[in-house]
Amino acid sequence: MKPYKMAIFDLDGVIVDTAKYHYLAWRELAERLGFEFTQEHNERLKGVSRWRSLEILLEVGGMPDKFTDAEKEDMANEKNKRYVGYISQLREDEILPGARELIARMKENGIKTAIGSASKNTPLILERLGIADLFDVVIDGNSTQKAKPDPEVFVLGAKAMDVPPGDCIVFEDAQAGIDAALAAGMTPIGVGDPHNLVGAEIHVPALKDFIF
Ligand code: B16
Ligand code: MG
Repeated sequence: MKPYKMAIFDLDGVIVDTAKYHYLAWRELAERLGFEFTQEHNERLKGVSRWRSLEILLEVGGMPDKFTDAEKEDMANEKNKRYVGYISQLREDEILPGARELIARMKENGIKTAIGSASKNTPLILERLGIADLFDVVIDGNSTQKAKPDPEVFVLGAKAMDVPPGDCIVFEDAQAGIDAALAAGMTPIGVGDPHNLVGAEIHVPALKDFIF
């Protein structure tokens, strides 16, 4: 791999496993609507925006067109309230193995570090994990208009640090994120199951396995 100047990290699934909390909150909504939402269904929501996640959930429940946008807005808010309830209890030791060490080492070696996440709850998660100061810039669902696989989130991060996209690597656990990194002209590193990470330059099971 060629030398890089900036490393952009996806949050959910790369630095912390919040998917289990997203799952609990979506499952509770599905239960209220009267259908079962399984772990397998939940795989389809990884890296996907909150709104698109709700649309997928309603498809699973066989009710894709049942609700107005206003009703869907209420449901997305209801799910988020439950999710925030869970992540408000996140502990520092829930950071995934090797994440804190890798990011700190990169920073010490002059590599710019960033978060590139779809989540609007990024500030709360970083605060709970006590790692906000490890990043030079944070781009998340609050500062973007377009969801991954659109490259916007990563392009904004590189621009903020004035680093050319070709000098950036991106750590991602979702296919939408790998596609976004490629569309941005960056080098994607797949974190997790290689089958769901087509197009990544290399694959690692977790950040602790990335040699730097
Ligand atoms: P929120 P990432 C994504 O985060 C999650 O993977 C995805 O499951 C979630 O729907 C999305 O954030 C939006 O999250 O509802 O908290 O705004 O993987 O891009 O860090
Ligand atoms: Mg992710």
